[in-house]
Amino acid sequence: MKLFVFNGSPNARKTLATADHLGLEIEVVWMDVTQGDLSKESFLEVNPCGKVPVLQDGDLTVWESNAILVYLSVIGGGGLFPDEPRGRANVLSWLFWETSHFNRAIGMFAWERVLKPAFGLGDADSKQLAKARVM
Ligand SMILES: N[C@@H](CCC(=O)N[C@@H](CS)C(=O)NCC(=O)O)C(=O)O
Repeated sequence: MKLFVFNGSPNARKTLATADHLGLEIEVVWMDVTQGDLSKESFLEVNPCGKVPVLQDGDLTVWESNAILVYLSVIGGGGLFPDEPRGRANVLSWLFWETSHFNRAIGMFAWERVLKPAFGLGDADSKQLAKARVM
């Protein structure tokens, strides 16, 4: 299995952590965003969205980090993705919440509080922070 990631991607990190937790053998393909790797034709053939993470398992390609988490959990066993419907519904509720709300909010906080100051792009925008609080 191959997992395409780039250093600093929180979505990629989740998939790496899950593969590691499950002890799965994975070839990690480190993409270099500074070299435009994500918009290269060879990568767009893997994921036309041009985003990481992407998992390839034989002729199967899985993109969207939470779909990858579910796939790894199913093949890796260990009960991370339960067999029974109520357990699955619970896990899926958290995964959809993470994608729709938490991820967006944390992305906004990280941009305003960490990345903007780190790159000298000005002060945090309090309106954006207020929006992120209620996402
Ligand atoms: N919803 C997607 C988001 C994927 C995503 O936005 N990945 C970021 C890294 S965390 C990326 O590849 N960004 C590069 C770009 O948008 O050019 C997922 O959960 O996998």
